[in-house]
Amino acid sequence: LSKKPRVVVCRDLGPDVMPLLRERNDIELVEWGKDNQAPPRDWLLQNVRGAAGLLIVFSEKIDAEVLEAAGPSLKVVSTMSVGYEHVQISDLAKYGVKLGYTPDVLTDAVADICVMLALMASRNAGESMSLVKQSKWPTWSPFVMCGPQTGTVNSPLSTIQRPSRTAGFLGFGRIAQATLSRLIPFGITDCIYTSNPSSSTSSSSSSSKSSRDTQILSSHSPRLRSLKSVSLDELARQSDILFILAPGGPKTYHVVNEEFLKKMQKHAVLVNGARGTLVDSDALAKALREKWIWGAGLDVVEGEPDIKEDHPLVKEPRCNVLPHIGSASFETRIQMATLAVRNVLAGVLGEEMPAELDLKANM
Ligand code: 8YV
Repeated sequence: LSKKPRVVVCRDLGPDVMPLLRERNDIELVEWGKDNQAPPRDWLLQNVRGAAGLLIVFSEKIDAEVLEAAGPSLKVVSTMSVGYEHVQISDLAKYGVKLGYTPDVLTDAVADICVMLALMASRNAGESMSLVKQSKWPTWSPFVMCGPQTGTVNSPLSTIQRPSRTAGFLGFGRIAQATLSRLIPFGITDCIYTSNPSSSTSSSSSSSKSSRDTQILSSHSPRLRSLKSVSLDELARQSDILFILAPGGPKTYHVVNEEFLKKMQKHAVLVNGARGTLVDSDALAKALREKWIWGAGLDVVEGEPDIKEDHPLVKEPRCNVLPHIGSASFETRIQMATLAVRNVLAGVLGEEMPAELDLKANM
């Protein structure tokens, strides 16, 4: 008598997606079941024992301890996220466990939030809304609550000094490219990026990258005038709006630090739609306090979700902080959950997974 493969699911994925698991009679399902909190580590370590599949989100850390607790039955870890720095890739490879993730389905939702954060940060949305909530609606005057315009200033007046705008991207993958597409109608004319911040002291370009860039440029022609790969130093100095959209993990830890922020322009805004660990929070708070840059829009903060009102970034009026809701549209979350379920089922049943990460290429 062969036992059914056990699948452990660390979140309630909602009424649209849970039936895809609950209605199957070829698996044994173990659910944590509470949708608004993460399972304690102990629960995970106990329940993973003898499991064939594990469905997690980014707050579950998967390392040798979990894989050891699971034993040889574990075939697949499926994360409902595009990021995977919470999973020790080298351990997974060592134990012969596959990793499923959820690329593509969240690209549009996250790009939308990045544009929203850029606008919020430029135009002081957080500070303005908090004034209204405190019954401090400001008296109108020509420059009260003004901020730098996001796109090109369409004006013949010579007093306006900055007719074009450069968007900078730290990381230039799917989400960054989708963000750029959304910015072009706002009048962003130039784009620079650093693909691989961890190895970047000079600009690097490979032939495949430049053909991709030629394609991007021509698809946005004639409004996008230039697109180029630059060093971190140039990225800091030249970006009017800087988007952080690179993977988290040790290789990109605090790449945006005091040295980087000091090089930025005073009117620049910084948006982080990736992981909090890329930014040194104390350095960013200092940069905002001392007005090295104009403002920031953050969907992620190092140490989340334990971020309180006295956090140095939350306290900064020009820092617009969201609680990691980049992919939080109903449609996107249903797609992410569905893909995560398909990955875990395919993994335990020995079928081809719809989105399997190439572990070797990502070690
Ligand atoms: C998710 C994310 O909400 O996909 C990611 O990497 O950061 C978010 O879209 C989160 O990771 C849930 O696991």
